[in-house]
Amino acid sequence: MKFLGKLDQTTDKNNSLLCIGLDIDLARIPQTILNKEDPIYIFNREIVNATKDLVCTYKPNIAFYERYGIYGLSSLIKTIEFIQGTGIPVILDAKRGDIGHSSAAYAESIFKVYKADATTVNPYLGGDSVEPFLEYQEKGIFVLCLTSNPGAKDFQREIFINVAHEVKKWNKYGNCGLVVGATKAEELKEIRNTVEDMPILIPGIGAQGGDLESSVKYGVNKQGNRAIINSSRGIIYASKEDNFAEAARNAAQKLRDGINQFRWAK
Ligand code: OMP
Repeated sequence: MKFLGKLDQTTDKNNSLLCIGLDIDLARIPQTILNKEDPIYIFNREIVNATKDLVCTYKPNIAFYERYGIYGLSSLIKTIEFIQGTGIPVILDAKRGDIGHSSAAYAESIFKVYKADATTVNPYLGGDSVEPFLEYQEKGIFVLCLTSNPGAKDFQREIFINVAHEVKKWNKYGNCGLVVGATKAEELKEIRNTVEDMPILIPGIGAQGGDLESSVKYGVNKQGNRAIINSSRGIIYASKEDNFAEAARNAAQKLRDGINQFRWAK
C-alpha cells in the first residue's frame, strides 16, 4: 500500500491526526532505561507501545540519532522496523536536498537502508533535487514550505506560496506533501486552499508555541483529514521518571482529543 493509503488508514482506525516525534535525547531518558542494553530502542518501543492506538504516524528526526553515531543509527533502524510492525507508517524527518545524483543517494539511504515510509525534503535546490525522491512512488515526500522557526521570515516569506504551487505540479504520483509550521497558521489557510487534499505535516505545537486550534482548522482538508499535527518533546518527555510511557500516553491522548475538537469545526 502507498504511504497516503497507510496514513488515511491509521487516521481512521485511531481517529487521530496526531504524529509523535521521536527526537531522542539520552539526557532526558529515565535512568532505569539507560541501564539497559539498547536504551534508545527500548525507550522508543515503550513510547510506541503506550501510544500506538492514538496516532496516525510517528516521526523520528534523523539528527537526534546521527549524533550518537553508528549506535544511534542502528537503534533508529530497529525503531522504524518495530513501528511498521504495528501497521503505523513512519516519516523519517531528514530535510534532504542536493544536486541530482547526490539526492538520489540520499533517497536510497532513507528508503532502502532506513526503510522509511516517508521523508521530509528541502526544495531550495529546485525540482531536479527533489525528483529522485519523487521516483519512489509508494513513499511520501513532504516538502518544506514554511517552517516553524523565527528565521522562516528571512527567505521563505517571499516564496512559500510558489513552493506550494510547484509541489502541486510535482505531485503526478500522488506522493507529495508539504511541511508548514504550526506557528504559521494564517499562511496555512492559503496553503491548504492551494494544495487541496495534499497531506500537510504541521510541527511546532507545544514546545515551540504553535496555536493548536488554528493549525487544525486551517490545516485539515474539507473532510477534516490530511493534516498531521506533530509534537515531539511535549509528549515523549512528559516525565523523566519510570512512569514516562504512561505520562506520554496521557499527553498524547490529551492532544489527540484536543485536535479532534477542532477537526470539523468551521
Ligand atoms: P518539538 O518542538 O519538540 O515538538 O519538535 C518538533 C520537530 O519537528 C523537530 O524534529 C523539528 O526538527 C521538526 N520541525 C519543526 O519543528 N519545524 C518545522 O518547520 C519542520 C519540522 C519538520 O520538518 O518536522
